[in-house]
Amino acid sequence: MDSMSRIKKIFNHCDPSIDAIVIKNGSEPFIDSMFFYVTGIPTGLFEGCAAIIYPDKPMQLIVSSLEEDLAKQASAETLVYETSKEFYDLLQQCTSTCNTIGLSFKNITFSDYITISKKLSRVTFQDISSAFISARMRKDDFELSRIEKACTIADKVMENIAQFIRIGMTERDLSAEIDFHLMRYGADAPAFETISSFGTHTALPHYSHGDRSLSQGDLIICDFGARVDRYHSDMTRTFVFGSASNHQKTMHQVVLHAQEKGIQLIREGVIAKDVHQHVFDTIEETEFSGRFIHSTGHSLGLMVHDGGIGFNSQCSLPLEKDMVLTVEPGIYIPHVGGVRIEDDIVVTKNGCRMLTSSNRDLIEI
Ligand SMILES: [Mn+2]
Repeated sequence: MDSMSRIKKIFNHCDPSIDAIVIKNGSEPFIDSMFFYVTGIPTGLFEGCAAIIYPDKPMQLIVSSLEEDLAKQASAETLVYETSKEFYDLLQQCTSTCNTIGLSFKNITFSDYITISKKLSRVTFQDISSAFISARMRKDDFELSRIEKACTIADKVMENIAQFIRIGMTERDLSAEIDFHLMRYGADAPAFETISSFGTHTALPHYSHGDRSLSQGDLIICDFGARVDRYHSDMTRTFVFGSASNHQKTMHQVVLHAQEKGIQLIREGVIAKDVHQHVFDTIEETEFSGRFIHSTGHSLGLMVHDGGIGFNSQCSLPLEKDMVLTVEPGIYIPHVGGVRIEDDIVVTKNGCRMLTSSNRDLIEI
């Protein structure tokens, strides 16, 4: 993990007047993932801690004594605080020669912003949120290796899923089995709250799980990922418990076809929204017109929705080599059911490389 080149990337996207950037964590869940982007520290919570990065000198960390040992993994000068007063004294010392400081307005909590601007009263603050997002869009080799591992683990769970699906089990049971196997195969944690939906619940794209039990003929959607060293995977397959009806088979064929059309289009230079439009139109031309109700995909990395670029109707950015995104069309028919197929890809010069590869056919369990 090369902190220096990541920090350089961030400053390349910033105004040259910026003397330092302060990355300040709040309490969970208000932790800025950029803290981990610049430090590379794979474990630990780091609530209330800060990283200060400079264009021309090594980074400094201000951490609580709780995190002191973990912080030593970073190539940084580590300063330890015990009280809030000590934290701000250290922050004032570190930034005493700075006139302009960058803060991520998108990530810092409002109360931290107010306190920092009072404590560093002669400093001008600039919002560098977009520099953070831009720097992270293309993944470096370290990041790709973690995402690949997270994808391999999710694939392995997906390939074995039929073995632990039984009639009468609840959605919650299935999510528990998935989460257990993710960790058994090497994940630090599930990437997000695992989705296991049965029957008519499959028509709700962001439903997670409940107490519904599995019946013959139910569609089953499993949408989950692994987290490895803070990097994520995110994949979805749709199964049928028993033999599939013709309607279920047609829905699945349309989604698979739309996904393949999208994947074929992906390469460096293609505009992100054009991929979405192509996938959307493919579904629109069928009897399922109007039933694809979300975007085609999102970027993936330190966050499950990593920001910056996505396959949606708004994003006019061109794809670049080493961007990692999901491709996940779906069809949702209220009170009937839904189908979604989701894979993770990395953009290459002439196309894309699939990071997830489990069988995409409609599997009858
Ligand atoms: Mn997703």
